[in-house]
Amino acid sequence: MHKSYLSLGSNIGDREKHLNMAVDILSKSEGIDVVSVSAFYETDPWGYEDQDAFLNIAVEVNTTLSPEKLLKQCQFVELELKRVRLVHWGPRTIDVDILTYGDYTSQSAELTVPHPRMTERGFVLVPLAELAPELIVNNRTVSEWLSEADQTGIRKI
Ligand code: GSY
Repeated sequence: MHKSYLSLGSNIGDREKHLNMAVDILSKSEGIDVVSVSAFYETDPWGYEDQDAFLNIAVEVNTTLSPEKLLKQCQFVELELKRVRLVHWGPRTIDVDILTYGDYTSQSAELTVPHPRMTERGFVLVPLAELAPELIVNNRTVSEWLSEADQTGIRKI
């Protein structure tokens, strides 16, 4: 069994519904147990800024799936929710990213774990710190990364 943390975000339509549906699909997936879900945060868009605000959450799962199979299941959730992504870093129904997978690390083209930009993104760190403040990522705790991250434009709902 492996512990993994996921980051989910939505900024189209009924964002809360999309996030709840995504968590529901994950919890019904073979080999995935949803252990905890953070509060919902409305967050200003990062990267491509000319788009609507996101709702973001972090999810803790225990899984018997390999990292590659877990990635496939995350992509399945995105497909199920018919993700529309017209602009790189642009609007999406749902985005499901693997942040960490136990102590596993990967730099492959398909999967980079820990997620390469997670330690600089407030919209990832704020919900994650709620679930796992002491989790070590790249030799520092999530709390430590969060203390240096820009937390403006992040509102708990
Ligand atoms: O990588 C996740 C998609 N995404 C987000 C997001 O989930 N939240 C915020 N606030 N900005 C984002 N930019 C991108 S791309």
